[in-house]
Amino acid sequence: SILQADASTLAMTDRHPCYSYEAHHKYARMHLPVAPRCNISCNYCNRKYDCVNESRPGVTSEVLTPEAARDKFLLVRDKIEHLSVVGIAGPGDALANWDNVRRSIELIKEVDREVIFCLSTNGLMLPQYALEIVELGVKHVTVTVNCLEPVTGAKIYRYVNYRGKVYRGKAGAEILLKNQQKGIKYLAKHGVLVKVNIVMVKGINDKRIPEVVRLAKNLGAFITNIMPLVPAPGSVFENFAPTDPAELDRMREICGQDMRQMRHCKQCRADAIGLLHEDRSLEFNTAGKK
Ligand code: CLF
Ligand code: SF4
Repeated sequence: SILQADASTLAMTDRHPCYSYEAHHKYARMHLPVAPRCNISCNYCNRKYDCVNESRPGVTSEVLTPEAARDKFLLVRDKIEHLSVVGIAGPGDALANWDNVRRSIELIKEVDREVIFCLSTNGLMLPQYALEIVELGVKHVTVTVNCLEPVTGAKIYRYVNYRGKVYRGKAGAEILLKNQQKGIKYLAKHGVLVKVNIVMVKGINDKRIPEVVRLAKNLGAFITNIMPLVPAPGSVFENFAPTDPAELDRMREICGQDMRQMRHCKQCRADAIGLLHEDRSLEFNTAGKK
């Protein structure tokens, strides 16, 4: 296998509710909404809400400073049993807010040595930050890869804002797709367990999802998560049909012959807390407290 993760990293998946089906019955994760900005524009996204690459559309999470994120972590750790993972999944892109994200992780590492860190990103900035991710000791990174060809990418991404310049159409998609692939390869090679999320959009990328899965495998990814499109109001794809659950199942079945599949994703909020199937974020929101 091309999987480079060491035994202790692989053992962590036993406590990671997204990387292990069995773990999700027992272990809880919390998301820290410390990443408000995004550097690309996906056609299935409405940026008034959380990042759709890892969330249900139409949900808004309040943004925290790194210090507030650490304090919230301490509060939640006291109240939630078997909290094993701290994830950063928006509301924008983790790597478009890297200073906040890195600081949050550093502050939590000072008060907890056991917790598993997890990041979710569109992958645009991976070539720049993958080394720091590895050095920080982050072993779980999710990259959303919807396609391999810039011509398909141009139908999914409205623009890509890369190092201060905006690229549209195929030019933007080409940069994004290249950086995703380069980043996944680097992370996998350096012992990180990469999960690849794929949003299934009928008539856009669905036919070629098996190729995306195969490439993810060849780049050294650990698992793929084929997600349904939930059309977000106000997004370019708002009038698209939601992905048919039977077609999604069939796709996971086909791709499961090549690659480990996640089938229990709940498309959670950027401030989700608890077991995957019982979100307790509102208990810990300042808005929820009143
Ligand atoms: Fe969060 Fe994502 Fe890490 Fe899990 S969620 S950053 S890998 S700790 Fe999990 Fe939620 Fe699905 Fe994500 S169920 S949306 S796959
Ligand atoms: Fe929206 Fe996430 Fe895409 Fe950014 S990466 S545009 S937040 S879905």
